[in-house]
Amino acid sequence: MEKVLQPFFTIFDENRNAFTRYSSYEERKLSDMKGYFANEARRQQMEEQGNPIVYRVYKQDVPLKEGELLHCITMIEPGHVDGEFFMTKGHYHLNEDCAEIYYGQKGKGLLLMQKGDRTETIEMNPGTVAYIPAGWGHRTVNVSQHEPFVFFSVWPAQSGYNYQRALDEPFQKKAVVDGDSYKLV
Ligand code: S6P
Ligand code: ZN
Repeated sequence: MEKVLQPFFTIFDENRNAFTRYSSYEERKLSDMKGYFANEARRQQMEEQGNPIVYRVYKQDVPLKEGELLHCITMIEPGHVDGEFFMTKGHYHLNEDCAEIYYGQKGKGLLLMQKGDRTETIEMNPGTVAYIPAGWGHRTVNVSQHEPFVFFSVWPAQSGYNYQRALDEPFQKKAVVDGDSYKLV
């Protein structure tokens, strides 16, 4: 008999910027992000001088089959590499029919999207609900130098990840420090 997935819930813990319970946790340090920042020499130097965590992902695992939904919380630390703000690696979904929703919870971020030569940017503040249509590559950036950027995501369980494509077709826009704010270059 097929195993029935039990309904479940978790609570967002405001102090830890995480779910109270989660089934998997991943962190990405600067050492995991070779080649992602324009100034690779500076990234390497920062890796050697402490290798800070760039972002953390708290995920609820469900069966990876059509009909189920994955969801997670991502927390990007404040910081930058030679002026380029800390960000996620960014990816396309392997299954290009799969869209995604992001919900801003804390801090200030940018959602950078691209499809072919088209780019779109959505500023993410607490309460922003952003829709990433199927087929668009997506990356998030923390554009605060002082506080974490935290957002919730939900997406189809059969989406998969294509990180290689985001390397082959790098995100065209970069968010860089501009005084106490940011600018896109
Ligand atoms: C998954 C969704 C997010 C990201 C997370 C980390 O489809 O888009 O949960 O996985 O924000 O980003 P990345 O690019 O390292 O997977
Ligand atoms: Zn995604």
